[in-house]
Formats: sequence, C-alpha cells, structure tokens
Amino acid sequence: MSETRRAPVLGSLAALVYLFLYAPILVLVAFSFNQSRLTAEWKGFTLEWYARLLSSPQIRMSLGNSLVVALVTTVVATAIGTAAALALARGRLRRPGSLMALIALPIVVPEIVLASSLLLFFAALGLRLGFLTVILAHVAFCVSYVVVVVRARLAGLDPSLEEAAADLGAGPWRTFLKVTLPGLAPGILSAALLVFALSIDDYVVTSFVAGVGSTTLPIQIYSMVRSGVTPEINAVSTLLLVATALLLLSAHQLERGARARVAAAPALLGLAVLGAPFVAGTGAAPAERVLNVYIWSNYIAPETVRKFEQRHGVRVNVDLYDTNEALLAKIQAGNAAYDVVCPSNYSIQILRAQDLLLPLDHTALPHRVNLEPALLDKPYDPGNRYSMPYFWGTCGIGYDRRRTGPVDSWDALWDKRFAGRILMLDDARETIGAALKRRGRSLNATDEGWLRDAQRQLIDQKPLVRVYDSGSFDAALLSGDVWLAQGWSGQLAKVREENPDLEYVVPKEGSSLFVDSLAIPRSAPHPELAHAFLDFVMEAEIAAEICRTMQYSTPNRAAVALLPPEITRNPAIFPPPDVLRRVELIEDIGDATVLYDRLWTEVKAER
Ligand code: SPD
Repeated sequence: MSETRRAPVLGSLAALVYLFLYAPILVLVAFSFNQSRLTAEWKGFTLEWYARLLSSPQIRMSLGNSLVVALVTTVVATAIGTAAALALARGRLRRPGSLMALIALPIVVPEIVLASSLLLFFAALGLRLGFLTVILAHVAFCVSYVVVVVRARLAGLDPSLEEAAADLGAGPWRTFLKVTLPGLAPGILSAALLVFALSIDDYVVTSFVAGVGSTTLPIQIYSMVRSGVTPEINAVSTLLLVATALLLLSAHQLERGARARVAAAPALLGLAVLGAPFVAGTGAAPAERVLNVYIWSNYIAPETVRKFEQRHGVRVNVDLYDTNEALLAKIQAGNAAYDVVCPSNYSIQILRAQDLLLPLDHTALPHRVNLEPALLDKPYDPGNRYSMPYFWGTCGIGYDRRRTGPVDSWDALWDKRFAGRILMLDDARETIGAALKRRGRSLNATDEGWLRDAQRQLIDQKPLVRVYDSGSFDAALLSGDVWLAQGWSGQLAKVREENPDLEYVVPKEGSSLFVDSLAIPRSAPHPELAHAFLDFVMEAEIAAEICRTMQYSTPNRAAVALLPPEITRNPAIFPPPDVLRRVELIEDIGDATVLYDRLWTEVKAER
C-alpha cells in the first residue's frame, strides 16, 4: 500500500482505538449532567448532582481523607524515592542493576498481592488499620515510581557539572543543593505529581489496609456503587478524572522541559477541582465521639444513621460488606476498630468460638423486649449473650416473569435458554448450598462426594452465568442485564417497587434462611456507644423505618405492628409457613469450611 493510501487507514484505526478508550469515560461525564436519575435515559442538562456533592458529608469527609493521604504520601514517597535514585545512580553500590530491578518490582507485582501482603504485615506488627497504614501502604507502592522517574532524569544530567562544582571547592552538600537538585527539580516534581495521582486514585490496596475513619474517595465511590450507580457517583468520578488528568498533564509538561510556572498551572487547577467540594462544605463542626459500624450493604438508610448522630451528638462511620467472609477476615485480622458488626447466624458461631465478640450488657438494651421470641435464644447464640437479631430473610431467585415465565425450582438457574442472563451470588455457602438443595440435600452437608457433585453442577452452570455478585444482584435484575438472579429476599422484594414484573421465589427444593444480628467486637473502641446503637435500632419506630426502607424482614414484633400491609402481607418479606418449612439455617461446619472455600474458588477459576 502506498504512503498516501496508508495514512487515512492508520488515522481511522487510531481514531477507533481512542474511541474505544474514551467512549465509556465520555458517557460517564455526559451522564453526570443528566437530569434523570436513571443512568440510561437522557432527560436534559443539570448541575444538581454537583451541587449535591457539596452537601454530602460522606463525600466531603472521604475527599478530605484522600487529600491528606495523597499529600503526605507525595512528600514522603518523593523524598525516599529521590534519595534512592541518587544512591543507585551516584553511589558506589555493588550490582546496581539488580538493585534497580528489585526497586521496580512493586510496579509489576499484582496489586492484590501487594495489598494482602501489606495487610498481613501490618497485622503481624500489631498496627491498627487506619490513616497510618493507608499512608505506609501508598508510600510502599509509590516509591518505585519516583525512583524510576528521578533516575531517568539523573541519567540525562551531565555528571561533569557536579565534578566542576567539586573542583571549584564546593562540598558534597553544597554541590547537591546548587547543582544536582536544580537539575533534578523537574523530574522530582513530575514524580511527585504522579505519586499524588496514583495515591488519590488507588482502590485495591487501600481497601485492604483502610480502617474505620480512613475511608478514601475511591472506597466511598465503590460503596456508593453497591447501592446502584447514581448521577452523584458520575459527578464525583468526573471530578476525580479531571483532577487526575490535569495532574498528569503537568507531570508530562515538566518531563518535556516546560517552564515550571507554565507546567504547574494544570496541577494547581486539578488541586482546586479536588479541593472545591471539601472547602465548600466545611461548615459542619466535626463531632468528637465516633461510632464505627461495619454492616451489610443495603441494610441501613443514611436517614436512620443521621437520627442516631443527632440524638447522641456523635458521628457514625458506616463501612459496608457483601459477604460474611469479608467481615470475618476484618475482625480476625484483629486490627480493625469497628464498634458494631452484623454477622449472620453461622458467623456468630465462628466469632464466638474465637472469642472475638464482647458479651452484651442486657441492662443497656431495654428495647430488646420488642424482639420476636421465636428469633431469640438460638443455638448459634444461646441467651443472646453476644448478639441481637437485626434482619432475617431467605435466599431465593429473583426473576423477570415476562422473559422467563413462571419459576419455582433451582433448575431455572441451569436452564440453557437463559444463557448469559443468570446471576449467582459470589458466596461459597449460598452457591454450593443451592446446588446441594437441587439434589434434595442439606446445605450444611459435609460429605465430600456430595460437595464435589455440587461443584460439578456449578462448573456445568458456569457458561450460563453472566456474573457472580453478592452486592448488586437487585440492580442487575432491574437494569435487565440479567433475567434470573440468585439473591436475598429484601433487595429482591424491593425491586418490585420499580418493576412489578420482577418476582421472587424460594425454590420448591428449599433454600437458606438467615438471621443477621448486631454484635460488638471484643476490640470495639466505643462499647458504650455501640450498646446505645443496638438499643436505638430495636426501638419500634426505628426498626419499622429500617424495614420499610430496606424491606428485609424485621425481627421486631413491636415494629411489625407499625408497618403497612403492603409490607407485612408481602410473602417475599414475611414468608408464609409453607415457605418457612422448606428453609434451613446455614451452620458453622467447622473444618469443612476450608473444603467449601476451595471448591468454590476452583469453580470461579474454571475457564
Ligand atoms: N445486602 C444484604 C444481604 C444480607 C444477606 N444476609 C446474609 C445471608 C448470608 N447467608
């Protein structure tokens, strides 16, 4: 092909690549200005979602945390990285090549590996997860980038200038300050901007090492996404995107040799974009006492939390999880400072056995009399010494009856007609449990042959499954991405408010029943306030409000009396006796847990 004919082809290819890279980002930015709450429908231009950011205390707080972490990380990592680059380039080191390779290794090590090793390391040191651990972790993965950038700049710096300074009588320190540092400054600044951008953006490592009160903006965005992608998320993501792009533009200009004043302009603008919501909302005085709550997503409304904050003059941090295993990992690591947690029945057994829960002071919980006696004094917590039931419910199938027709069996999730339209929970006990029930077996089975059969069923099913997800199965059903979703009752009852064609069924072969209860970890820093919170959510009006908004079944008898019939007569929320007869509580199965986890990991790894 001739030069002239090749150019338009290459140009179109390049345009396609750029479109592929930037189309999703442009859609996100566009929808951050969309009047409609539903992301898929354009209803006109608005700045409302940006205005809401300014008034959201959670976003302001997480943005403030991100800025503090990124600034401290930038200063520390840049200083350490610059020193290391100088030592590698100018020091008389043996094997500088191998040392450089070792320094660069963290850049290519998978983030998840870095994250879990840092978590283990901090636990071994007995460091409590919080700001310090987040900053240390960020410094750990950013130093390598600084070394690489500064060393590249050093390589272009003529060493004869330093030699000349020395010949003219300048000492090493003076030579460094007057010759080396000015020559390196653009490289150091560009490394600093890169570190800032990496730190403010990081999710994976931070999610492992953050503790209460150190939630950063990416973690906040992710926990908001778990309750559905809203225009506020599009708006905050757009701000983050613009700020990061501006910082990287400055870094790029510095590297290309632009004058410092010109190159700094985009970075300053980027910082202003990030700082604006933070500065705009500094009106509210920070409360002195703090309660740290770690609870399932879709389990408590911000309004309820606000009421508790107002009544007690405290601030409540709410962090969310979607599996019992995530909760167990945090509590067992021993360095997360949560005051209130919400384990399911079998997890209470596990935490109790490991002595990780605080015995409750029943005299501080007068509203416990409101609870339904049938849900108290269960084998996983005799006498409710450690926990108070908060929500209960079932696991079943949510489905779009217009697309699937009637569904009454787990077999529907193995039906080839629905290939690519099926969602399964990302939960070893529930998925293996469903496969066991499909064969008429108990979901607490420990027989290896039965468990391997369940694994085989899940592997056979895998080509039909669109996604394994325990956090947004309801949103996936509502958006039409999937037609059938294994999920928990409350969220699947709630989707009917928006689409009455979505049904919920507990399959005829049986399923799991759960009782999720509030408990206080033994390491809770504020056990008194934690008791006040437990008692607060057992008040009849509050429990009724929580049930109305979340639509999981309340164990609070007094609250039931305050609920409208649409809730109390909804069989998805309060199942009739024939459904209750076919459900079973998941129990702690001891050593067999390892086998369940291994089999489930193998299912997910299967291609
Ligand atoms: N998003 C909240 C879901 C709560 C479900 N309870 C857990 C049951 C575990 N088997």
